[in-house]
Amino acid sequence: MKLKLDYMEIKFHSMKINSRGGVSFGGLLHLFLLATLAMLIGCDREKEPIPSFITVEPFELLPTDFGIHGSISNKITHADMFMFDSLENRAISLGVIELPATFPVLEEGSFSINIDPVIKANGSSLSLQGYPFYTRFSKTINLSTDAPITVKPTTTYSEDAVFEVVEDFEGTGETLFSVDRDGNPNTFMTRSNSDVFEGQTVGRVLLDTANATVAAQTAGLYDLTIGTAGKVFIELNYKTDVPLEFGLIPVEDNGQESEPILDWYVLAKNDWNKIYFDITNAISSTGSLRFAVVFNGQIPYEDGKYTLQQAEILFDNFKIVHF
Ligand SMILES: [Ca+2]
Ligand SMILES: [Ca+2]
Repeated sequence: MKLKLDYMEIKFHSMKINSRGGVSFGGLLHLFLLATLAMLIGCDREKEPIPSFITVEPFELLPTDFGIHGSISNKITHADMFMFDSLENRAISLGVIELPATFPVLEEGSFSINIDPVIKANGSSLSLQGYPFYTRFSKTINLSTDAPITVKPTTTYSEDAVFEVVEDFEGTGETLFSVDRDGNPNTFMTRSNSDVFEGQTVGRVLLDTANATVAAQTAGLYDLTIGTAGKVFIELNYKTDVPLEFGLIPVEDNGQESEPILDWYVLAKNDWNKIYFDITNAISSTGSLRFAVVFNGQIPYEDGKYTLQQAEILFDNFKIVHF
């Protein structure tokens, strides 16, 4: 027998076993070498362990009660994941990963995998946040080095989520943003049945070079306070030819309005997109308890002229969600 390792070559001769069943000195030496070799091979295996592979598909948001939460459109881009080994009472963090993802794990056996939905708050990749109103997905998985597994996580809106407003821009009458703030009655939000996102209609503002600016405010005022587990978000599906600015207007009990807090933006977008605005800090930083929501948009003006002859702003599924 001849085994070749990277750094040494060992020749094994046939082992001599004496008539009493014992092993000769030469045989003992060979056993020692075999044991050493086995240890070396064992060490080598430890240096290059074989991983198990997990694939996590994109999240699916399942409805619980459309009458409460409205649309289930979502933009869950990432997942915050950990595995739990209940036998050894050990948690293994897998980190925040963009979905779908396939990754190796140096574990085998039974684990529970826990996956929290993560969104880009305010549309920013720098603000990845576990969305507090979506539930955690948990599942028991059996990790094996020779059978990769695929997990299809699902989530729902949390039972504790409070929907302060859910506007799907269906029906008739004035739209949610019916208060004019720009002084031009030619720019306002109507319902439109062309280029609809969901349902029959969406909210639409049309701008042109003679009416290039819109600023509109919700007629409704919203009671928003930060509880101990406080988080407040705006959700919106939108499609817009021009950049938009969104804000909150604190309103006192006597109806007096403070200056808008204009902290949230979206860029022009050719396709329908979904945004989650985190308005928690803005609400906690004011002493106000009631707010209106406002948005501003205008056709950009560069080198002495408007960049577009016409521009369209479309909204669907405006929500304010909090605990
Ligand atoms: Ca709609
Ligand atoms: Ca107007």
